[in-house]
Amino acid sequence: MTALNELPLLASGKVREIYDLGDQLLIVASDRVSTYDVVHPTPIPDKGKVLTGLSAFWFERTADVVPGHVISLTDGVPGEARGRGMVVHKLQMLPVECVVRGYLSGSGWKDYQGTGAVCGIGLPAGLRESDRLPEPIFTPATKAQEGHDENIDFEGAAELIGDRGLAERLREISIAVYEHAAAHALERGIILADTKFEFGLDADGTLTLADEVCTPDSSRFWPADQYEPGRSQPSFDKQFVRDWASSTGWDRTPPAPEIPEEVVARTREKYIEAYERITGEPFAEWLQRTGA
Ligand code: PZK
Repeated sequence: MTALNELPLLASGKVREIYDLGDQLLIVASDRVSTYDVVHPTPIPDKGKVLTGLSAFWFERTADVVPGHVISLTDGVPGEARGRGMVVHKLQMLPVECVVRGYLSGSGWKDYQGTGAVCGIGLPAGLRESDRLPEPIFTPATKAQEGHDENIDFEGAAELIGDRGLAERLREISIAVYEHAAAHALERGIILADTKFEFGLDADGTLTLADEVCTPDSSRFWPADQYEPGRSQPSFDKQFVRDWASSTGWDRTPPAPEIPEEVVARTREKYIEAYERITGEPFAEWLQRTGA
């Protein structure tokens, strides 16, 4: 099996790498963690495996709604990437981030406070930060190369995609996948406040769910037992790192500080807890299944 460092690197994100396999790609999730958009020099062991396992779980669970890009979690994944790698179909990616929000947080809360709307969708007056929305809303965003994605309205998304009917399908599928995942997570004590999907077209033109699905890196996971609208919510996975980082007086500009080992250990446990709550399976099962 080829070593990772011999494969052509197609793209590198804050947390993941994509390698070119010809008409397929290899996506590898690392153990890197960011707070306030800055990656720390200290990894969280097993984070990449947890995120890949969660993503694989949701791809399987939503295959009846939309085909996913996953080909293999084992064959074609180099030994050093086992458990955190996925071989996927190379798609023609659509140029829009498909965000679904069930709760009012982040840029959604900010936009609502300014205009009473998010991405052109008017919302009831009097909502508080982190309130549950009357129904999930599709709030597309541009894909920024650097810096932050910009929220756009549905018409803007349709224009970027160049096909209003396809944009309508993206909205319908995105909301359906979010509703499935959020209901499942809530039964297991995790509020999936919002999430971001990416889609592409395969060689036959079939609309396909890509990237990662409903992981803590692409979504806001909140502990349901601590939910209290009217304030920002603690993060299920990153709160120990955030609390510790804040306590250091770090000004949130690079470089991010090294994370102490007890904060690493507690954070690792939270990621594994999220995996086990949502999948209902021991994390060791994922390691075994993927040969990690
Ligand atoms: C693709 N990204 C974003 C994700 C990064 C960058 N199936 C696909 N086909 C073609 N392109 C992509 C995908 C997927 N997924 C996704 N860039 C290209 C991205 C993760 C890490 F560095």
